[in-house]
Amino acid sequence: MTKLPALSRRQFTTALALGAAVPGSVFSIRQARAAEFTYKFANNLALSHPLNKRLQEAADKIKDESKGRFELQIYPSSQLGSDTDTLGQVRNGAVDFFSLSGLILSTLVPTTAISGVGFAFPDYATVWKTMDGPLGAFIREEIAKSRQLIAFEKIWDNGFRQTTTSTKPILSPDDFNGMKLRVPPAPLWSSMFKAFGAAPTTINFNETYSALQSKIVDGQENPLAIIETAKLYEVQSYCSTTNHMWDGFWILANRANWEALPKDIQEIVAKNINVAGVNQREDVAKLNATLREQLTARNMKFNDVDATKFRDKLRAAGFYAEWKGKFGEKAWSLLEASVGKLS
Ligand code: X2X
Repeated sequence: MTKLPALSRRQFTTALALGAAVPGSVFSIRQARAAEFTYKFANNLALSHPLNKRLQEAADKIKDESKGRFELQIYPSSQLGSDTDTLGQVRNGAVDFFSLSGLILSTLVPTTAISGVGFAFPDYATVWKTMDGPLGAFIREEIAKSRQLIAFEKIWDNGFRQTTTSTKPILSPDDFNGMKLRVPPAPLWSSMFKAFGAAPTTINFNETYSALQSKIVDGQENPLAIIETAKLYEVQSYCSTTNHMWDGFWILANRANWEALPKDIQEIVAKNINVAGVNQREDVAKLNATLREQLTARNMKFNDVDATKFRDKLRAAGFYAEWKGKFGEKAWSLLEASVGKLS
């Protein structure tokens, strides 16, 4: 957080003079006035991803509604560091806001991975009923217990994840056997793909493209909106619609920096971030519904799968029983109350 002093009288008169000295210049007092609060928002997605488009829209509205007092500076594409590095920065306050998958956040708050349980959500209606309902509220309470972080009310959408490879299509679970697959740095991701029989390697997203390009790994898994905006189609040939899990982005704030803001600024920021999140959900769902055709035109070869076989493989490997034990009765019962029996 950078809390800049308000403009001094001398600076104010200089600003006025500057405006007067350049006739016709669009020099407003507001532009001369540096924001009272300048906060950094880090994320790992391309500028073209709906998350960054909606974030910029929210930043503009927040600056306007706060009359220039609050400026949100957005740092996309892991500019401030990898996901694991940036989680450390938002915890210590070097970064003010960070959008992060609950599965990666689970390295700090174990419960937050529960939204990534394989095949838990049959559709988006169930996702939002769950994440905007009692389980989402429980997860946010767990995040708040970390003391260093708070999560905004509305989780943003990453999407239902599909599997891509450079070597062969994934037609059945056996096609995962021994496959070198990149997964994000999170225990549940590694656990799921070991249960499928793959050889998962945890790599931060900002190193994923190069890992695929240099064949360190043969495949990865992500929603279509990420395969498109991160140009993974340039280094992947096959896309199998495994839909093996849904993933979302919690908008995290450093608690101390958040609490340093006046209440009226907090309300303007929270309102606009949550509204942007709901709009972004619609953008991503639309994009993910239309991208198969666009990615096919980019020479990706698509195939559908029978999800039952993949879910049965997870069950047979003890995946659901293992993670029910890790999450505990309270969280697991909240999940099953919303999505039905899993284990
Ligand atoms: O790292 C990934 O694969 C990504 C971009 O989907 C997440 O942030 C979890």
